[in-house]
Amino acid sequence: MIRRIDLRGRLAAGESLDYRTLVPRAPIDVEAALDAVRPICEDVRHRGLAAVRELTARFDGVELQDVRVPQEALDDALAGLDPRVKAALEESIRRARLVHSDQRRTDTSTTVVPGGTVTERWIPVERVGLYVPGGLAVYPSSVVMNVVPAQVAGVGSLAVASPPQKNTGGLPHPTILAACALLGVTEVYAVGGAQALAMFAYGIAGVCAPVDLVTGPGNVYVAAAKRLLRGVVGIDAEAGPTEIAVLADDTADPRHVAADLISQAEHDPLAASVLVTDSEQLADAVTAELDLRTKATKHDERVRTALSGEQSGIVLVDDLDQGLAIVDAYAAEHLEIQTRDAAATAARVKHAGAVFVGPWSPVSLGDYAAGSNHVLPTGGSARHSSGLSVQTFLRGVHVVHYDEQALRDIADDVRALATAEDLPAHGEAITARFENGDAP
Ligand code: HSO
Ligand code: ZN
Repeated sequence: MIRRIDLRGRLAAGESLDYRTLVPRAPIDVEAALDAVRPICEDVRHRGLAAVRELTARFDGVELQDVRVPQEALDDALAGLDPRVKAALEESIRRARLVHSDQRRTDTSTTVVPGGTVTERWIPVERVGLYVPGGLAVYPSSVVMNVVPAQVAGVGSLAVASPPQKNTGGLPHPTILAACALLGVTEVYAVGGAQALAMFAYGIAGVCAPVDLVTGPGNVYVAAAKRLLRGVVGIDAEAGPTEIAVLADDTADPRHVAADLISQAEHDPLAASVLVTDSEQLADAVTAELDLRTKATKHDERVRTALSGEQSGIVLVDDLDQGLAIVDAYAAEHLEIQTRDAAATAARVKHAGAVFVGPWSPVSLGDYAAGSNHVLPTGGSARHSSGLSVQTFLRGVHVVHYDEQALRDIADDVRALATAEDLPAHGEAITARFENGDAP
């Protein structure tokens, strides 16, 4: 069911191969969703709460009394949380805090010249809105992955929005509420989709103050709302379908490789699972395992669709160097290295959202409890972007402080550049300081 792309011998035969287009991503048309989302955002912008109520009735089938989830509902959700899940979430939070605390930046101060310093101050974003999808995908782990770095960065005000569920009396999913309670998040809204993002961006007087930055996963409509609202608020990234690439040689266990490819295919029929290997024997064994395991897994339909899509495949290469070039060109959200000398091979990777090294570091460990962040760049954007981190919630602000002599010493250079750019008033701003016969 999974297609195979055999590249062996083709370079030697003189063929030129375009690694970037070898395995295409599933087509996602965010542009097409813009038309549906634009009136929703405008409606919330102009009519506020009334629009949110009407849209929630239309899309979620819920007549909202309060959009804000009361504190008792958060407490109740935590009290009702399965103790096993609670303990696991607590450990996930603990590990994530360990890793993210080490990401905290310290301010740097550079003495450029005597009397002239530039300090870079890292200042947290003041207010953040986190969107948590509902429906098929209920991910309390994503609440952890978004909230922990924001809190470690020192974000003062954090609000969560998640769609109301029909069967929970118009509240978001109880596990989402419990995760919020566990993390100490008290401002939670039972609002979903584009209307939630518009509410965060524009605010609703007396209900929800506008935020400065929106983060969080979502479907194509959420991605479209992010695209529309970027500029009104800061946006983390438009998350595409999950993807996993595995670079493996003949030392890899085909059962592990197949299980990991299926684990991410489980997310979405459009998810991408790609194996790159120089071992035909491994490719055959993984193909057989995929077949067996897909039949036995709960979301077999979704997995089968994802694995048989053109976004998934097994690529056979001449050697691991070629394999490395291919996974680099692909720039996967998750890249597993299951080779003889996995750490050394992993050290050579240039483009991936996150790298998972050796047989004991599967992606699903990172999804829940490695301490790493699971909000990662998809669709090849790992070539230029990083996953969510403390840095996402900080702004570096340069603080420039020169004294008179330090400015006097550089005055000629500033004026020369101002003249070169035909912006003489820039130069005059320097000169004005040294007038009255006080020329530098
Ligand atoms: N693999 C997903 C994250 C996730 N997995 C949440 C399970 N729950 C995207 O990186
Ligand atoms: Zn996952």
